[in-house]
Amino acid sequence: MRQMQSSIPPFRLAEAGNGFWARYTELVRKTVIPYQWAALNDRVAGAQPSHAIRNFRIAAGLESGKFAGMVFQDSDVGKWIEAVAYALETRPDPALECLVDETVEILAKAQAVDGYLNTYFTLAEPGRRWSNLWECHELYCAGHLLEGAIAYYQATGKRRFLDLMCRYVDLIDRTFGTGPGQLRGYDGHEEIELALLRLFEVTGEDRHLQLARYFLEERGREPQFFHAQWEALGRRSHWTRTEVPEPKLTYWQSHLPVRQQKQAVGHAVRAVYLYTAMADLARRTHDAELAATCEALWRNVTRHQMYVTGGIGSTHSGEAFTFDHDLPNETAYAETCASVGLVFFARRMLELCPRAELADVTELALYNTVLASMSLDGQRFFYVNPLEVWPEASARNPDRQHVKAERQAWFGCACCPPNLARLLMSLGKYVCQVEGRTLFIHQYLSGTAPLPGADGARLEVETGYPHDGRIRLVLRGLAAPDFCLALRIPGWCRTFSLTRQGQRVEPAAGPDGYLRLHGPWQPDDELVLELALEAQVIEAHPQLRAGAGKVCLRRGPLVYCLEAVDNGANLSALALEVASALETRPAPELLPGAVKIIAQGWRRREQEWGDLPYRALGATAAEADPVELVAVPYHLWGNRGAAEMTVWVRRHC
Ligand code: FUB
Ligand code: ZN
Repeated sequence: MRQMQSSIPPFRLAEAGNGFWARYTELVRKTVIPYQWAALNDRVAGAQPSHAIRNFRIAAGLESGKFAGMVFQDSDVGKWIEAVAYALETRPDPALECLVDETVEILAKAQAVDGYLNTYFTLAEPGRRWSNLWECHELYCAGHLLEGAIAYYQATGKRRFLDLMCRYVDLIDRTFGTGPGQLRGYDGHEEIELALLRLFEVTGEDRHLQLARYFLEERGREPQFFHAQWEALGRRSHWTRTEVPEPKLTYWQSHLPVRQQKQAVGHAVRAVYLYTAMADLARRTHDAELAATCEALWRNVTRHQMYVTGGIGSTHSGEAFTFDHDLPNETAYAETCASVGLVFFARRMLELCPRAELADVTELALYNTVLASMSLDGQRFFYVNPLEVWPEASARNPDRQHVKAERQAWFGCACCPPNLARLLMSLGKYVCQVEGRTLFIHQYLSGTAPLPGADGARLEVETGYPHDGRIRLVLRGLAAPDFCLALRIPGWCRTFSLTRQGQRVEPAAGPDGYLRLHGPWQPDDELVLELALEAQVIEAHPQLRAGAGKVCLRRGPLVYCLEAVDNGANLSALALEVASALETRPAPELLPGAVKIIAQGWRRREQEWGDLPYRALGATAAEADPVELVAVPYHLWGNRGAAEMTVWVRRHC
């Protein structure tokens, strides 16, 4: 694989108006961030308490009480601060900044003299640090706090949080490694690795990169560290407090040294956080072998183990990948964090070598699974993102209880909502990339980016995407003569057109899926890219059993679904007439700019059946009645009450 030096220029999202992303950004700023702060402080009525801030206050000696909540509760505070940092980066908010500063002071008081900072072990198991890394998330929490500290430093220039986290990193660096007296371990939930690489970016200190490298390379080596810890703990689990079988290493991606892993296995969030760090390390160290491993893992995840919605991790058992092509709809897990992590992985892969296919996956995960995980009012969340929901089955079938028919106010294990918030507030970091004098545009969002090699010159992007496929790009100031603009042509796009200064041009996209435009450039050069946003019927590969005999609908990056609120109960009785024309209609009642798809279809008759469960085929003449099917964007599902939903619908040919 070719490796390049790339950088991410600061793309500034347009936040004014009622544009698609302006609305979401404003929602996160005004509602989600304050709501999540209330949740972290146990102030959301009717929601499961978080205990996260209270744990820190107790560890800081500001309150009395016991640790409560999940062992990794600290991480939610790190993610929340990270989301706030991104919000502050683009718009000052002194009150919010003050809230973070106060929180950092609590964290500072909770930190041990030697730099250690973890409320669970400080309060609940003092003296037992690092004793159960396979289950207890110490380095995972450290990683999230570190990411929060880095983002806050970058946004505000304030070093306090970063400095205290650097002291913690120093302790981790002294504790872990291959040297005499050091612990040859690594965390059960990958995260510290990617965070250390981010730290390296800020400090430039090689030991931060080396520590990340150590954690990655040590994973999966013989003798197996998790087995040793399990033995040392009397084979007892933190979670069950009973004796448990030997840890099944695939769950932790520690069954093999990471360079030998070619198939995504185990807990999906852990996996994609690991792969993100591997890809980042491969780029920073020009490690072609590691880059090739990342490529193999990327292909495995996105070609064989990903839902049409960009969801990954198909089973609730272990929140995990299963095996190629096993993507059941009604029991899907598709955790929000897993798709957030997939977006991280895609970004690091793009930095290794840009290819439209990678950015297509970012787009797919973002506009579908990630966005679907939050209600339109920003106060309810999905952790699991199914492709098919039957509310009664969620309530009454024990195998489907993880599939919620309605978004929840909060969770005992609340990893997803703050993960979503930090991603949405940092979207500008996923839009473009610079390599030499080329500015790659991966995502189409309104906003501005500086041009490489030209002081003060910038690119302005204006678009109604994803509802509208028209993208206007204007170069303000004078671009460098050798400046090249590379525009992604999404894989779903069958036709597009381009004008330059009003004149039609017909360049073809390169094999990497980017359309390259070269100078000479004029000040205020204007390009208009028009991506045809037609409604399409999608079918699944024959190996994808859950899609057999079914189809789904897509328009541009948005995958669609059918809801009972539009189509009546029992969606499995419906079939889509694939030969009929698809019609699109504005659906402002769902979201400004939204479009619904109308398709011709059939609904199977039930009247003649009485209470017979089965009958001989052809027993009655009339089988189905023609109906109009209404499909809405998947990310909007479940905003009109709990009801059936399905992405895949039977195909009527
Ligand atoms: O274990 C920490 C987080 O909680 C994981 O990333 C999620 O999958 C959930 O288990
Ligand atoms: Zn999660």
